[in-house]
Amino acid sequence: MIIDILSLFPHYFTGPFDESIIKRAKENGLAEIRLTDIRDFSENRHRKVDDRPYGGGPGMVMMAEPVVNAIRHVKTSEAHVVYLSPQGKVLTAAKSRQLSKEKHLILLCGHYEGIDQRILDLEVDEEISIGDYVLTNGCLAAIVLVDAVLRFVPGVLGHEHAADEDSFENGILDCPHYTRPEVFEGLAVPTVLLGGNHKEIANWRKDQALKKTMNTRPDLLKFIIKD
Ligand code: 4FV
Repeated sequence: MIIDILSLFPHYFTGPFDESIIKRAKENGLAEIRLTDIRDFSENRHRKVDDRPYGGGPGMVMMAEPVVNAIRHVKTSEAHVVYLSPQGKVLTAAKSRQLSKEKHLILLCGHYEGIDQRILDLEVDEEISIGDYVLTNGCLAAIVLVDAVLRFVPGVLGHEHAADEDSFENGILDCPHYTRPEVFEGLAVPTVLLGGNHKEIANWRKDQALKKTMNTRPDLLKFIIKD
């Protein structure tokens, strides 16, 4: 998978993609992440990329020209252009799995108050939010999306089906996990997990996951109950 990330702070990405699983995915040729500075596509001599909003109001807006130029510079026939913004549909595991099937993802990071609407009209296929809160910088959202998507690319995670056992994969939260020691500060591991009866263990885990979901994310259950 090729991922082009367009932003005003390409150095923002130094670090998150140079460690652990994402680093290995790049080394194994499962992912190629390319960083583009939108300012390099500004056609005015001051490399200006933002301007005041028509109609007044606070802050600045990203100009259409440098952004559209940058998108068209990296665009291929297989490209799927995603704009990260609070106005987008909130990212889910299902959407991450869907995006993991794309050959070429172009991620546009928002900055300032937002971008000129004509960029969306002309070049953006999809608008995605990582959550209902406002970040200082859209680069963070791109990092989250890249991480969530690459986990579904075959070969990126240690064992093949790890992502299939994730939270949300069956629409509910994950069950509690335990490892050695068997007793920690007086708290013992549930005996069912020590009994080796895989059926009993699976039932316990399902039951615990449902309880956790009911307590923490009852909103997830409405999808389950409906199906
Ligand atoms: C955001 C989000 C987000 C908005 C103002 C960057 C910021 C600044 N992006 N999901 N939530 N972006 O808050 O994706 O432009």
